[in-house]
Amino acid sequence: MSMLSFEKKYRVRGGTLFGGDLFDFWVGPFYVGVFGVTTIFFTLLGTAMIFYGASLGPTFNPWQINIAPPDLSYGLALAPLKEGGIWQVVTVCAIGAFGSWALREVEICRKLGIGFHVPIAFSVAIFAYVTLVVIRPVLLGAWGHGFPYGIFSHLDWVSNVGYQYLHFHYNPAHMIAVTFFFTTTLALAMHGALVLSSTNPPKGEKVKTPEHEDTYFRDLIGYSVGTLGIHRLGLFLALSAGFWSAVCIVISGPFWTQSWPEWWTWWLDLPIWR
Ligand code: UQ1
Repeated sequence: MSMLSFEKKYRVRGGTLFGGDLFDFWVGPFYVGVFGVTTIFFTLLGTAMIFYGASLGPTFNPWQINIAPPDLSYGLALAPLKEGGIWQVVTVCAIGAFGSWALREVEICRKLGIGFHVPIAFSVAIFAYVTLVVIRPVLLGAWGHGFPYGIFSHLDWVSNVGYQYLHFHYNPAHMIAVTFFFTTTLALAMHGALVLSSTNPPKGEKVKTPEHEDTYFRDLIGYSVGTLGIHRLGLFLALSAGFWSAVCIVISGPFWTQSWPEWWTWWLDLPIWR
């Protein structure tokens, strides 16, 4: 793989968080680092455990493989491997691999002297996952509240947990999360369309500048958020979607046990109606 001429000067020692110079080198285009090694360790072990779990099950059909968490009766204890223990090991490996990857990103940021925006953004995605498989199960008192690792099985889990609260779309935090997801796609569609329209004009026309992009939106809606601003807005929208997703599921059970439609009775109970 080719290396840009200026890349070599950024391939410097240092900036590591742990282990000093240990593994502070590159393999081809990839930085290794202590956290690269731990990422590979957790990924291989976790993947092997998934294959082991699949080998015990009734099918190798990728759609139907299911690695289930322990029965609720195990509470927050360790379960035997074949009784949900595999799920527990896979969960530890997943968190180990995601966390290692985030820390490897931090080390690369420190080497380059850039901000920590990328690892912070990735950490919000990790936070949403950890909320589902650790924070909420711990608050509810059983690992069995985690979601199963399988394509259809996790969809069934989402559907079942949704119906447990009668109609999940009445969850106000879910409403906020969905709105942020939709707004993220709208912003990314507008941004992608705008950048392509100015950098990829009709044949024979010159590539346009960011001033054209600003002017397009000023002509259309009287406002341009700007070329740096659209990326700040996009990051805010995307992180907010992940954050409110975590909030909407962690409040379901630990902080609200009735149906979500019933939550809205606070509105009907306002004293102004009496
Ligand atoms: C925008 O204003 C802008 O600045 C020039 C962009 O940068 C390239 C964009 O991609 C988009 C989509 C907008 C418009 C967005 C708002 C919130 C007015």
